Amino acid sequence: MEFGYSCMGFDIPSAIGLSMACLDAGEIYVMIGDGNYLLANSELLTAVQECIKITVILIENEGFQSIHSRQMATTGTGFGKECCVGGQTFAAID
Ligand SMILES: Cc1ncc(C[n+]2csc(CCOP(=O)(O)OP(=O)(O)O)c2C)c(N)n1
Repeated sequence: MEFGYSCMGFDIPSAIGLSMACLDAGEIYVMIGDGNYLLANSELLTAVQECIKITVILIENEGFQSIHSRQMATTGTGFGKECCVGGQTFAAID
């Protein structure tokens, strides 16, 4: 699915919408980053409640890395973009 004009949190709800609007859509896959996933993972409950099957392919790279790399390129330092506590990155998020 396309990325909804770059709006994070769009992907899982839109997959649910696709399934409801297009009954012959077949298998539906959502491929998202871990940061994007954190914005709308609660919609997985909606999918379960509505008996909608979607497959989420999660790209785990420990944070908002596309933003982090831009910060590093422009300022040479990063802030608030990596999932870590005390310098330690998280283990698997789910
Ligand atoms: C609602 C919303 N907030 C903020 C942004 C800005 N933004 C673009 S990419 C990005 C980081 C995405 O992180 P992730 O999904 O983990 O992918 P990665 O950059 O690590 O590949 C952010 C915060 C956005 N596109 N949409």
